[in-house]
Amino acid sequence: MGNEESSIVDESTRPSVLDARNIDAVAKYVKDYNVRKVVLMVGAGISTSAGIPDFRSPDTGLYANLAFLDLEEPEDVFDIGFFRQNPKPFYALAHELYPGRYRPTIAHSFVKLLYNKGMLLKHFTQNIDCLERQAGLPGDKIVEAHGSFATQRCIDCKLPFPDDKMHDIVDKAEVPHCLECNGLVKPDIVFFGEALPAVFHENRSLPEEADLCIVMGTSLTVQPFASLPSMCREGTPRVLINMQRVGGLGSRPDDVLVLGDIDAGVRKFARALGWEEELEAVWQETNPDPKAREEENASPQTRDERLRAEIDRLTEDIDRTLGRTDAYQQRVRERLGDYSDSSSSSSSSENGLAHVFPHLARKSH
Ligand code: CNA
Repeated sequence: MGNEESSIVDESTRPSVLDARNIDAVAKYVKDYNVRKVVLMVGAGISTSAGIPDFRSPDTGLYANLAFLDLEEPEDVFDIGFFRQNPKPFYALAHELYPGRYRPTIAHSFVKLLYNKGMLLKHFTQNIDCLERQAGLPGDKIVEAHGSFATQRCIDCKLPFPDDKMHDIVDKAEVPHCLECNGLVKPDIVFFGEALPAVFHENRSLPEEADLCIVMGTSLTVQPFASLPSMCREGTPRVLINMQRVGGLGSRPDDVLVLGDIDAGVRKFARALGWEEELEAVWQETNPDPKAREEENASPQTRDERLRAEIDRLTEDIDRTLGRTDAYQQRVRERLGDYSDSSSSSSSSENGLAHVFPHLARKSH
């Protein structure tokens, strides 16, 4: 497995800052250069192992499961015009996706660990699931480029709506109305035709200051988010942890690719940094079941038990990677077809929600 990171990169390109183009060299760089300004750029892939459904899978995806709502087009659910007419389908979906139903993944906890160590400059996410907040990252360290379920307001008078009331109403799959003007309330996620939040534009050039960039779980097809890695200075190492190469990552001499399952890639990076146990401990804090947490925390007593646990963990990593490869290759092939139709216009306003849910991109008629 040693050279997998560099397998699709031009081998003749020697790194300028790193000793080599692999994750061990990145770990050494982190220590030697006392790295303190890490930026992350992430997408839906860091949440799939939490069980957040893919929107397009034929049977299990949210897209397929919205059929029961009897929409003419399932993507209407994220259309602000449609929402004004009929907010119920969106709230049926919100009921499924609402924060609190899913546990953060080891990737979210890796970012939390960077924060704990005072090394996190900013976490840029395209996800709306709030799992980074749930993992313990403070809001001011996160740029939710496509908004999130964290806050909500009236679509008419813009008055914020209280979190606790929102939670109760979404839990009952009902529709919240403004306490002031009775207008419809919507979470601050970016719908078709809506602008990206100001916080994205305010922080867009921040990657220039980074001393390390980590990109995880995104196809980097959605602009303007996709341009963030290019904001990093030449000579700033960029690590991609993803099922496949995306967004031209690998083209710079100090780019390192860790291709495969994200959870396995993150654990590998943590091992190289000597942070493996700390990472697992931070992740255990996100386990909502105290009993399970206790069991996870109970460290094996004997050398044999420790060895067995290590073998189990490695086997699990391998199973996870092999199990996902076929499914993801299939999905990627499907998506390539979709993106070839829509990617060129993904940032245009008439393509509406394409910048939020490219897989739901409205087909032109
Ligand atoms: P995407 O276009 O679906 O790309 C995801 C990438 O992650 C792909 O390259 C996958 O191969 C890769 N990937 C997925 N799971 C794994 C895994 N376990 N191991 C390794 N690689 C994996 O998603 P993007 O985020 O790039 O697209 C942008 C959209 C998707 C954003 O606007 C999101 O709002 C939207 N989205 C968000 C969520 C969420 O909030 N959790 C879920 C689904 C879609």
